[in-house]
Amino acid sequence: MLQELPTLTPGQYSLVFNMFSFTIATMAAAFVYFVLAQKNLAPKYRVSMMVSALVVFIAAYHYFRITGSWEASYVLNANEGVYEFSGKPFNDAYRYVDWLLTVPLLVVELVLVLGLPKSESGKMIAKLAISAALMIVLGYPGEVSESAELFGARGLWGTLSTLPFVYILYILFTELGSTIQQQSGRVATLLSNARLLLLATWGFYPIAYMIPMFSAGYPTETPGAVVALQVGYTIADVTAKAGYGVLIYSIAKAKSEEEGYDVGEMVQPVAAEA
Ligand SMILES: *C/C=C(C)/C=C/C=C(C)/C=C/C1=C(C)CCCC1(C)C
Repeated sequence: MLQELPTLTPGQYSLVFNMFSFTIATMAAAFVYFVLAQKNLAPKYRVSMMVSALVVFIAAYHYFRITGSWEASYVLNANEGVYEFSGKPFNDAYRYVDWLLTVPLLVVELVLVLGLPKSESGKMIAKLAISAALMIVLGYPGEVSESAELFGARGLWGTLSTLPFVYILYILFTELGSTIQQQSGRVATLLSNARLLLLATWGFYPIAYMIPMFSAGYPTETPGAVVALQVGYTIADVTAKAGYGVLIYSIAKAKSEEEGYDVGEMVQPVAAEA
């Protein structure tokens, strides 16, 4: 979205800037963690961690671009002590490009960690990844539309985007549900936690998306709504990508252990022999 922005107080400007900056650091740290941690897993589950690493890498890059665009969109008016729109539109399309790549990968992570036979996992990945991409593509015209009203373009595209979203949840709680029940107790619990985290974090995006619908004059007259939307999407991204990746890792680790792999610490202490 190439967006004009409202005048912000230094506190509002910095809150968004610092959230972006925190997210770059978190995604980069998660990348290093996922790359190192996959060595602890049975080979079968490593690819799932590599996908997690890819997701946070892509996100770190896009947050770097988003932060740059945010900085360029504002100039400090020192006389009045406020941040004013510089005339250079804020490019929020980075977000949607990021989601288009990462959201299908997030469902791939979950399906891969189940360790299903190839024919089954292939079908499930295709269904979920295509719906996930469709959900993002349909949401975009609403996000960039001039009319932020509930019964305008934002509402219409938002509703269309919700259809594949509901379909994804349906698959997760029906087909995937029966697969989860076939797993051992510990793994089944971890898997249903991952599914709940996915539901909770993904469910946050359509809620954040609706903020402008209830903010007359969005975006130029609604500093609060602009800040809330950016902060909301950012918190959701950190949990849905880095936090979720950690859960996927714990599932992969539990499954590796069950399959007889000795999942040790990354660095074994040197035994102090007498
Ligand atoms: C890492 C990024 C993630 C997990 C992004 C997820 C995004 C969604 C679940 C977005 C969903 C939307 C709707 C269901 C309707 C309104 C438009 C969207 C795209 C915000």
